Amino acid sequence: MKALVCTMFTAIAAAVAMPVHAQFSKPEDAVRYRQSAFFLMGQQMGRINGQLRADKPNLQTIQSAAALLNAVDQAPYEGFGPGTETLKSRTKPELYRDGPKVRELAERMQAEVTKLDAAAKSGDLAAVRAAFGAVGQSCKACHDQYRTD
Ligand code: ASC
Repeated sequence: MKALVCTMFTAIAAAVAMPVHAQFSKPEDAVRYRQSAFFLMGQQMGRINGQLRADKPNLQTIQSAAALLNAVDQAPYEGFGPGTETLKSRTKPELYRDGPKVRELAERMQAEVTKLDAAAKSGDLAAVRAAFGAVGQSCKACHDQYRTD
């Protein structure tokens, strides 16, 4: 009995201590998850772009979009896990063979997004413009190599 309780406790502790890394019940969910994350990110880029093109950019909108982008920019990569490589999507097969290169591109994007968030928080629109351009370039760098048109 004591051993059973101990085992149960260990199992519960392990479950609670599990990292926040997404666990998917099926590979299709993982694909949907990453596509949803990228969609969410693309929408924030669109919101910021809209403000930067406006006569009077709304700084609060830019700040909210940049913060959200910064909060979710790790999420999509968890959706490229085992079993997803054979599912239909715009992802080129090379992505699954180029782990370190893909990680580097992801990290570059995340670093540029961190700078964009900081620029937005500073309220300096010229800095936001520059950082926004750099984020766009980092998105494009990966799309050019690993996404079909
Ligand atoms: C965006 C967006 C992307 C990138 C890319 C840059 O705003 O949604 O996917 O920038 O278009 O070329």
